[in-house]
Amino acid sequence: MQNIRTENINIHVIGVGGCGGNAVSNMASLCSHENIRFSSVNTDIAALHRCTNHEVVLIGEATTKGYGAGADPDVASNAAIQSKDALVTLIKDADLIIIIAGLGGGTGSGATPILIDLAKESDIDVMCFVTLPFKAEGGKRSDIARNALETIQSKANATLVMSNDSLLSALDETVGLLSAFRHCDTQMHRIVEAIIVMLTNTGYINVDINDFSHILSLEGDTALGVGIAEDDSSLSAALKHALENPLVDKQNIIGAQGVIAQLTCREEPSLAMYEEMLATLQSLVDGPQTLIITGVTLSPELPHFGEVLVIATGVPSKAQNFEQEKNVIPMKQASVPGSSKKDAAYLDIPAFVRLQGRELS
Ligand SMILES: Nc1nc2c(ncn2[C@@H]2O[C@H](COP(=O)(O)OP(=O)(O)OP(=O)(O)O)[C@@H](O)[C@H]2O)c(=O)[nH]1
Ligand SMILES: [Mg+2]
Repeated sequence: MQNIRTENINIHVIGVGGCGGNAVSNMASLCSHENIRFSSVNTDIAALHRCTNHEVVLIGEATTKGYGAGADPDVASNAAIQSKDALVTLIKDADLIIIIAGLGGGTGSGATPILIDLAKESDIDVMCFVTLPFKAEGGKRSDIARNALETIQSKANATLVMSNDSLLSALDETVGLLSAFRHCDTQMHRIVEAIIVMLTNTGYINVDINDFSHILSLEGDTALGVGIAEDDSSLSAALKHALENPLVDKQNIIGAQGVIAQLTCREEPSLAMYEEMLATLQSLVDGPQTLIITGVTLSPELPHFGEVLVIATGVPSKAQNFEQEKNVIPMKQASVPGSSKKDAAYLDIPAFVRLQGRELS
């Protein structure tokens, strides 16, 4: 069976500030999906001039004159408010916005919360991928980053935090700074790419924007990642690896309220290995009433056997205090490929009915 494109889902990846612009430039050079749009927003016109492969929006020109926010998030926040109309126009056709920003400076930290507010006012889901600064960058930047992170986490549907310090432990100490940043960008790109493939390709078992939107609406922490399987027998290991990225601070999914596990394979996986992977997922979640949504897509051009994308939301902050109640875990396995993108109707259907999805054949 050939994967066929679903109807037009518009995913908009927006880099905010210098780090965001760099990451989006890298992603745009690696990614060529027709449903995805890339842009960068900055107070710094020189940084935007370096973004040559995607569209750019300069914010706050009247006050900052295009010279940046001087590491002051308030200046950047005001710049975003001043340029509200341009930002609203930028995001208006998106179904999902993925914001990428480095926290600790002015623009990424100050403009991102305003951009999220504007997206929410237009009823658009927002995922944020943010980096925390190196300790060596100093306490002031770290404080700015922590404050911004708290605000962003309270506003965005899901936030993935990558720590630049973890780059040091994950990579050889002799690696150059730019190579380290590119490594971080590559991790973000891999996850963003997996989300795009999941939402834009119709699979044997399909995760669509309604499923995704529902998972993103659950309150609590987020854990997400991608694991690679070299063969059929390593799907479970790939699922675990998805949550073991050394660049990411916390990846515990015990008690998550919702989980998407999207399997993309070069060829058909065996039913036994697929079931083993789902059993592993259930043991990792180990929670009551968790909605688990699984998707399976074939992608013959994949360079390895398979990839497992895991997105868990509604993760309790203190997983160790979580009271384990062994209730039934409702599992929604399928939605009908090609179902209407804004059709949220299935969410009103009781979980046990939603369970009656298509079998992998
Ligand atoms: N992973 C990664 N981190 C980066 C990159 N560039 C900067 N950073 C990190 O992101 C933080 C914020 O830096 P920028 O994005 O340049 O800052 P900004 O948001 O443009 O802020 P202002 O220039 O003060 O307006 C830095 O403290 C670094 O820790 C990058 O290309 N990749
Ligand atoms: Mg900057």
